[in-house]
Amino acid sequence: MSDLSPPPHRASAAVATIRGFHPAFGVSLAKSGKQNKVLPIYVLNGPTLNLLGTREPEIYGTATLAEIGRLTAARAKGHGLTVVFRQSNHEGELVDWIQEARAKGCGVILNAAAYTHTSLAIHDALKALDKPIIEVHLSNPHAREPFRHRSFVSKVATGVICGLKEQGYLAAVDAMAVLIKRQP
Ligand code: CA2
Repeated sequence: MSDLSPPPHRASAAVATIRGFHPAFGVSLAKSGKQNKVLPIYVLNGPTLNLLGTREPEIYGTATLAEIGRLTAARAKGHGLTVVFRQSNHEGELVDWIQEARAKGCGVILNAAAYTHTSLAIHDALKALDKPIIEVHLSNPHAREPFRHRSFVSKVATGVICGLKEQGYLAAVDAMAVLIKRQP
């Protein structure tokens, strides 16, 4: 497993503690006067994405996954949120993390990479999540080979962002901030 969160985000136990007004949660928390805990966004990355920045920049961009992790954490911080940013080459580990997000996350941003097109296990784990799910791809799979046109993630995702390279992760964080604000 690779956990690419910068140390300060891990040290904070991946939970932001917020007093008073919070941009992601509107004025109701400001009125409560209570201490409110905002769970982190789980940003999960699938196989081979650990090699980003080394090959095929015309398809996937030039940013490394560690750089995307830092940009994503900074964007979340602007919304008063934190991220748990991880990558795995193993389907079961991704399933475990999606299950972990049921209790410990406010939502999931997922680039399942090749598992997008094959994994019923990830599909079923996401279906059991009951939190916002944003599917992200650096490239636009619909403009590529036919085997990339089917996504088991899209069937259970709240939304899909593709083709914007690393900017897609930042757009996903912005969208997640809006989605979690809408939750009861
Ligand atoms: O565009 C995306 O983000 C993908 O999820 C990337 C997957 C691909 O199987 C999906 O169809 C679309 C592949 C990730 C492979 O990453 C590489 C990183 C560096 C060099 C080569 C591949």
